[in-house]
Amino acid sequence: MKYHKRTTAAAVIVLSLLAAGCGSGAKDEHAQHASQNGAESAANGHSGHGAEEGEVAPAGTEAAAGHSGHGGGHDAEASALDHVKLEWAYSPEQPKAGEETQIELSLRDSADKGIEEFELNHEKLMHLIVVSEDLAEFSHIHPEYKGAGKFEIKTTFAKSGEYKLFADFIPSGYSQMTIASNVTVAGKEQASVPIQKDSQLTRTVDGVAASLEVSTYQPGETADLTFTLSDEKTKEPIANLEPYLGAIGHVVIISEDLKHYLHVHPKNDKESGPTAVFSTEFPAPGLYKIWGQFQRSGETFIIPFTVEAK
Ligand SMILES: [Cu+2]
Repeated sequence: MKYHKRTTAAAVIVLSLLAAGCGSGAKDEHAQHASQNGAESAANGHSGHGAEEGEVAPAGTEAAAGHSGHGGGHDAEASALDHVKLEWAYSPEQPKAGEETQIELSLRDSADKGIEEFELNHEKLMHLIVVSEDLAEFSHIHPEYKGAGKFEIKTTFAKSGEYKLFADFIPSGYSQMTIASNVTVAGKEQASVPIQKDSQLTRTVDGVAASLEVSTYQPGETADLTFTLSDEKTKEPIANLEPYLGAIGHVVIISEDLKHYLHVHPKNDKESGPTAVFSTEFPAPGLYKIWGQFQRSGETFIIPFTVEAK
């Protein structure tokens, strides 16, 4: 089995690849883009906040900036990223829609040695969030640790087109990091579904009627996201939410341009519903898709909403 590996220094974001490959209909270009999966990275100092991309570095690249509101200073985060590299290998090299793809993630330090030790974060050593470019597809999976810095997982991309993957992990001695990869999935061309702001923040998913309240849409302000859940049939409030990965719920938020990734945990882990409150901050104006993930009677369910920060 042939793996195409590409190492990108963790502190360098190859945004130009994303820009060059996305949205163009040319097949060749797409194929080429797939073999150059750009790696992106960002560190954050607090588990309740996510990656941001900020500083502009030399031509075509951007350095990742950690969240400034929490945890270590920016310098400490930047230097942590200098020491952590992530290689992504996809097999097949260009994944096909509807067919299984093996993903291998290899974490190495600046001396090119496999990073051995990771901290458990919400019961897992690594969380991997996979989204299609239009944010219509979302999955939250957990690669298995194989030792010597290597993680592996098999997954199936539902449709063709551009995808972005965010790996979320804590190498021992560092704060939480997010490093992303772009990949082009081959297959019958499918129209992308433009992301649209929800006019009403209510939705029914898997028999659960959910509503979302957002305390502020002002970028840079602390925004509380309150999910309220009730049973679709009985209309009774749902008060028997079960801990899922050590928390009453998990919220992932990604900006429309795929630059901002936030993984938010609840303010109070002791709750079991019918409300769950998550505290975050929209880093910049724009549309954001929010996925709330909860568990009830042993089954997890995901509730998506799209909001606009302004
Ligand atoms: Cu996870």
